[in-house]
Amino acid sequence: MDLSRSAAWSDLVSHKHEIDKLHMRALFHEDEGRFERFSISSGELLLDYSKNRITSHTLELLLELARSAGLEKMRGEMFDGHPINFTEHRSVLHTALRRPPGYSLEIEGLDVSAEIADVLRQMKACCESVISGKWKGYTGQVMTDIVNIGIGGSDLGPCMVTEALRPFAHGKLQVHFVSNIDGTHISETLKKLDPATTLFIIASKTFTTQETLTNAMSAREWFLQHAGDESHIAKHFVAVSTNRAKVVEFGIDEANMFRFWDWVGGRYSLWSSIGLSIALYLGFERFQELLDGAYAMDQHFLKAPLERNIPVLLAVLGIWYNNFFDVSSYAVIPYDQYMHRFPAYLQQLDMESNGKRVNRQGSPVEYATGPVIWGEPGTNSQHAFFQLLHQGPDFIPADFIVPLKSQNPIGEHHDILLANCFAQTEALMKGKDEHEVRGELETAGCDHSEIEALLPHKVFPGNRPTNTILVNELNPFTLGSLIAMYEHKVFVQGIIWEVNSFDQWGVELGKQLAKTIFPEIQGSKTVTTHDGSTNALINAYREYRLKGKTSASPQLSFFDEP
Ligand code: G6Q
Repeated sequence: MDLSRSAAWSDLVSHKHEIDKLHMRALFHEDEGRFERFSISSGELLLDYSKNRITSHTLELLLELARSAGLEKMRGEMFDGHPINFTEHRSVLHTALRRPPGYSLEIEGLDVSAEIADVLRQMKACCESVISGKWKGYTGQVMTDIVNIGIGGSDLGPCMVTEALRPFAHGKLQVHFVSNIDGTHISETLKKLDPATTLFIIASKTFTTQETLTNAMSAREWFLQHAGDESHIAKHFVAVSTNRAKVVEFGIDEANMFRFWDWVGGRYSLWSSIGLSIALYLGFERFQELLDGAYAMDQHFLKAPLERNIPVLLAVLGIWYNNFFDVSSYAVIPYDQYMHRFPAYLQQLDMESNGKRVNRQGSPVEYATGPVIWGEPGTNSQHAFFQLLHQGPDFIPADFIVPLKSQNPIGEHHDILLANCFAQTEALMKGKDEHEVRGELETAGCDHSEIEALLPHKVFPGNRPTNTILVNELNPFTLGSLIAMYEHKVFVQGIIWEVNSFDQWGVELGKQLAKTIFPEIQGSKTVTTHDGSTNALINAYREYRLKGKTSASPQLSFFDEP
């Protein structure tokens, strides 16, 4: 039976009609204890979810939906290594990567705990050697720059974390990320670097990803143009992968390979050796703190009752709006400039995991399986898209993420930053009604006709939900907890929606499609095998390339003046 026909779902549909009439302003007015009731702290993190369109009964119904989906059982199965990624016949064990060593879990004949400890030791040794300067390049100089070449899950997580934790870097190494196949990305990165002091990390789970391998090849050529001898590659290229054969085929020494396993999904892999760039940039101890923070959240997720469980509450609140209010967008607004890549990271985590149209039985679902995730740091976003949040026709729920401590406490900057953040969630919740706007316009001396004309434009409906997530300080531990919090939120939603959150056939398709067109672009024949639009686009580029071989500045014919 489709989830949307279950009793728990129907109860929520009916309840939504009651809630529709309630304004959060009134709910706060009637209940002084609303914040205490609808907030939780765990470790150094506080979730305030009181500014949501909910009552205690809403939560009861939402948690009933979660329970009836078998959440508690499925949660145990993930942590215990059951092959819950059933379309790829894989376990889902990113949580094992941050578990203290010594537990017993065997997957495909491998002792998971021992395997992980082994790779962590290898990462630690590499960090010590590179950071201390023991690791020397082909000219005998120490490394000054790390370039992580990877894409998707092999890029977004490490890139986001290194940006977010910049104040915790030891400062002996700069880190760079190259992901895009657009030659601009690698060219602009290499321009700044000295091959004699640069260490490349080729990060690819499969080691078959076209973008990563092409960028890696270009890096290799650039390096050899300077270093000359191929034997120098061992000092400047390491690989992170599950595919030993392909790493060796590429020419990277097996001793320079950091392995991980099929049971770590790409977008869940920053905790594995894919996090090598993080460990090198921050130092291994800081990387361990990141793992510890995630482990603390894992324990909270495993042990806290559903009513007091942060990822579970975030998940069901998301479902409340996505499925019962038909809201298809969700904003994430960090009030921390260092977190500027966090929304991009969350986009992959959330949308790649649950952007699925069939349930676990393979039947099309009759409900949404997640919103579009987007966002930018505050206060910049206030001067850009907040207009839509405040006065657009539909509401868009948002998470506001706020570190209490500033890493750069200059003057009054941080107080102003936080004042803005709190004012925004208050305004989104309260809005401004006709009576208030009228009063303001009268005070400003507007006459009757002007007031009537301006009134509708200046009214704010309010009743727009937000969660505020406070952390004492954004540091490796709290960032680890935050990321794990969102991972588990996405997991819970996937369980309720009955989708497989851990495959990504849409991404696989992208990896295949370009492979057909690539040889056609380079071929000598006019392309006619696609639809009219695709043929024309390919041929326009072919024509441009061909002209480029004969003229210094090729022009497309359809841009030429007649
Ligand atoms: C993540 C996805 C995808 C993947 C990249 C890179 O969950 O599978 O984003 O991480 O396509 O893949 P490789 O690491 O295999 O190069």
